[in-house]
Amino acid sequence: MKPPRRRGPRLEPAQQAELINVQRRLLLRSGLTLGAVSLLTGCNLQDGDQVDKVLWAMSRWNDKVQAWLFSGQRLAPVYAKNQVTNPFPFNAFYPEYNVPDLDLADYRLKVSGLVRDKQDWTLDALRQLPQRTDITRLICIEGWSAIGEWGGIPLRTFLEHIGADTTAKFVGFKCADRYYSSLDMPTALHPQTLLALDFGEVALPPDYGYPLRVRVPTKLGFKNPKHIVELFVSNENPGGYWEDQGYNWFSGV
Ligand SMILES: Nc1nc2c(c(=O)[nH]1)N[C@H]1C(S)=C(S)[C@@H](COP(=O)(O)O)O[C@H]1N2
Ligand SMILES: [Mo]
Repeated sequence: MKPPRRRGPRLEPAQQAELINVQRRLLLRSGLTLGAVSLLTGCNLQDGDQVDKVLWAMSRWNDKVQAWLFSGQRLAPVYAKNQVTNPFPFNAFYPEYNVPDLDLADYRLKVSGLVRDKQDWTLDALRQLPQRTDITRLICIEGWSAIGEWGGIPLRTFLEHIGADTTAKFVGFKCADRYYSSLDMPTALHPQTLLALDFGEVALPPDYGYPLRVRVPTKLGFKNPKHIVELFVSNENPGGYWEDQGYNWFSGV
């Protein structure tokens, strides 16, 4: 490992693009710049193999550091209505025309695992619970972010309502489109973590995860599952669609 150089070798355009991409990933994952990581690791991060090694190491390190950072009730920044991004970006592991088609009259949220009350929830019943609205920024690991207004039930309120064992370690989510994800319990209990029913004062549109999604502004976009059909509480890490493909599980922002 070489010490960081102020003037590295001339990079090919493809390498240059890769480097910009790596900087972005680093900043999102760890809040550290490439320069800072070079200093910390003593690695010259301009060689492809080395970069991936360091990113994987950082990712493991991050799970610990971020668990500490977000173990408390630190609040994510909130924004004003006139800062909301319009149009708001759509993202999923498939194109927009494949957004699941759901019959809202038949919709039920299933509840399972370490909870006292396991009955299903209709949308009307969910709307009877106390609601909260926050204007926050959603940050996607692919390198974009956008500000939106989400309203819904604080997940903490819902968990208390169903008699969840909040000393358990994880809350998992299954979606109508094969997607799945999970949160550590402290994040699930964070005051800004919502089971969102509304987006910009109207019921969630299909693209943005109708009829129910998780909105967690202290996590990256992929920890915000849309089209939720089942919620469960568990002591085993349920993983997630992207998490299981190597993205940092904790993924705080
Ligand atoms: N069910 C489901 N939820 C999902 C995804 C998905 O593919 N399916 N993609 C995730 C990713 S990677 C991001 S960035 C956000 C995007 O949310 P948006 O479409 O409201 O911008 O949804 C997350 N939740
Ligand atoms: Mo994302």
